[in-house]
Amino acid sequence: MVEVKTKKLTNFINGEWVNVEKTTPVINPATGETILDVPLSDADSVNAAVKAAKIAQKDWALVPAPQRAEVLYRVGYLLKERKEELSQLLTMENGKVIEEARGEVQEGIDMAFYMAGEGRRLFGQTTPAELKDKFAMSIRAPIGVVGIITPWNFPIAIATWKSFPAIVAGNAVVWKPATETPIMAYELAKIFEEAGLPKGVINVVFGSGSEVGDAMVHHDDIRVISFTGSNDVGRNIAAECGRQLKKVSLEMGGKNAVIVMDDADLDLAVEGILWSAFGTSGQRCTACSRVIVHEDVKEALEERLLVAMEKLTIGNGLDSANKVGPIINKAGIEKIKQYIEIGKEEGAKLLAGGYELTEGDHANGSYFAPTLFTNVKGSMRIALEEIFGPVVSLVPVKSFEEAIEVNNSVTYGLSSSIFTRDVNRVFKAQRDLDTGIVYVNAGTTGAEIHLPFGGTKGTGNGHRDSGTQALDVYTEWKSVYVDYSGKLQRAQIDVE
Ligand code: UN1
Repeated sequence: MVEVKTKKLTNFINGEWVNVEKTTPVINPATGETILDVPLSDADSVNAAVKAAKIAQKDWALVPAPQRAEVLYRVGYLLKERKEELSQLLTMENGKVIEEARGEVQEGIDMAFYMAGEGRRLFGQTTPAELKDKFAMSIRAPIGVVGIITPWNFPIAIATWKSFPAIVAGNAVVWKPATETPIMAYELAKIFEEAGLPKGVINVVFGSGSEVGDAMVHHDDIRVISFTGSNDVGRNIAAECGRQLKKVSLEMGGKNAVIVMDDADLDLAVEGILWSAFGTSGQRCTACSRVIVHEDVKEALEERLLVAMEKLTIGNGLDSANKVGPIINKAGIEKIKQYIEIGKEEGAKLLAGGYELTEGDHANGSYFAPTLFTNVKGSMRIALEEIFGPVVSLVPVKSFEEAIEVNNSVTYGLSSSIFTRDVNRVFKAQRDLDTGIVYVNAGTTGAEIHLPFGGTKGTGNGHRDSGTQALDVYTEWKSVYVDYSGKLQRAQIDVE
């Protein structure tokens, strides 16, 4: 088992590891034990980081992109080399089971090689100019200093989705990781250092959203904020960035549904629901928290789900026998408990779970039993609001059309899925489901890094992480006209 080598983390500013006096403990959610302490920095640290980033970015932008990419290739190989060690540390700080932790680190490795490849692409366009002896093209230009604010639920993958495209495109980064899961940030910063990223190109400032995040959002020299987290915080960030005309990319969760039609392979649907609802203990933005089921197969699906849920082993994710890990902390447990009460009061029927696990191996950690509500109406709060826990609401419907309507009736729009064998329904569903990600005959989780990640409505603000689309967040389009006619040619006017 991997050992944690330090008792206290430090910020990483201008290539230096900087001590901060004020700290808060990082708790292993599986055991309740303190792993180490993380800094609670203030605005001064943010100012120092931005200052360093601003200077570093000027030189970094002049490094040819294929050479910038070389650093990312080295980062990719280092991540690969340390995959097991990082995965174990990730399980310790976040709780997700080791198999999923390995999957998350793999997502970072994939992103490194994918974005390193962009160093030899970063495609722009050439296009004919309307006048003789004139050349026209559009190219991507870096924006400058980028602020990234990342959540605890995917502490390394989401950081790579944001920092790698920013860096390959010639920006410098100031990064505020979640205080619950700072070890991944610390390790990734060490890897960047080892890979030879020039000092100041990435800076890590640990601390709270209200201090560090706020200072970043208000800093004039941070020209882009990329945030993944809650809807409330995202709205505030967007409002402030709006006032400053600062570019902002938001990813703020979901209320994702699996639709099970009457012609579905029910066993496959059960597997898909289980994996996407209870994997990561439901703490994914993409987690399935609603099952919209055709009334003809409702009972059969309930029965099979209950049998399958019985077999879920819940416990410390470092033991590979466990399939469901803990909830991030006691505040998370309290929020889930509140929703269980809300569901009961609303008249939903609790079929399984609904309680915190506090006995035996679960006594010191934060565990919640996988929970299934049925007879849920699309209008109930448990079917509309993000719970971020292992709680699924079954909403029965009478038709395909009603299923689509219920799916689309929430304020979020991240991910959706349909289980059906009818090809016509498949194509109608992928057209009509108004989410950024649609799955057919698979659960709602499992996005791959080379496709755009994000959603509609309350999930985001039109930007995407991942894919080449992420580059749009971290670059400005610059249109360049070169007139080689030797005379003044006026567009729109001197056209014969
Ligand atoms: C998140 O929950 O914020 O598609 C990210 C998935 C993962 C990423 C989830 N690849 O579930």
